[in-house]
Amino acid sequence: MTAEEKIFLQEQGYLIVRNVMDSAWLAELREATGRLLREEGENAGGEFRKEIGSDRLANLVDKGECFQRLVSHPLLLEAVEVVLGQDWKLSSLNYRAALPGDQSLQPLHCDMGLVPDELGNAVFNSIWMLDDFTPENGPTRFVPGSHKSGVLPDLGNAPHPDEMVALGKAGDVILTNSHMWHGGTANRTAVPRRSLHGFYVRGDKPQQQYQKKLLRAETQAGLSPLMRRVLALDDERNDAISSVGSGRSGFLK
Ligand SMILES: O=C(O)CCC(=O)C(=O)O
Repeated sequence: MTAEEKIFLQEQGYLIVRNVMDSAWLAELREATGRLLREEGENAGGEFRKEIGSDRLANLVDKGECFQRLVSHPLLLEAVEVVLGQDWKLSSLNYRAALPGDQSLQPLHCDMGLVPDELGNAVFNSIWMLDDFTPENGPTRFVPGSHKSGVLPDLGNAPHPDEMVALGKAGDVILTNSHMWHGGTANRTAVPRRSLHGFYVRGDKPQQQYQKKLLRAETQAGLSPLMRRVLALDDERNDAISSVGSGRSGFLK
């Protein structure tokens, strides 16, 4: 990241980076998420939560190397440190597709329902576009700078006068200080708008999905030292915090 990009992320609360995924990686991620949706059927997303109007998958680090590559991507980890500092860990990697036909918006929210505290920022999210994000297909809406307001949004589904939508091409990534007010919008096209959410939290917060418990032994055995660090697998403080119950995310509390 350039110094200007880091400042933009710090001040505005978001940064859209173009062409992070090449066509081969995109194809792998689309194939893997499509296959998992078919295989998991009604259970899809069950390690976290289901959401009316969306397809969801959860616990994706356990479900393919193409997902592990995502959560340890150097650009992503650099951006995580810009927002959270050195004390961070993956909270979850989920898939979310805004489905056609459901016209409801997600309320504007801060992830985990948190504002920054005396230790600073606690939540960082990244939205990986598996499809183009267009004005019609349910792009993410957000209010630039709202991570500095110190309050949670209270608008229900109503629009905020300063809100914007994140538009881009498949392969682009939205990096966010997810104290910034944001939410999904309705998909008014005929096809799903697919994305992956790589969500990170400060070290003193629980993981939304306790990775040590959810990842199969064979997955854990094959992980690099970097991946073990990303997932906080050797972090006793995380065991104490995350083993007692999962962390919350977004408006799905
Ligand atoms: O998929 C999106 O556009 C945003 C979703 C989101 O903010 C959430 O699920 O908490």
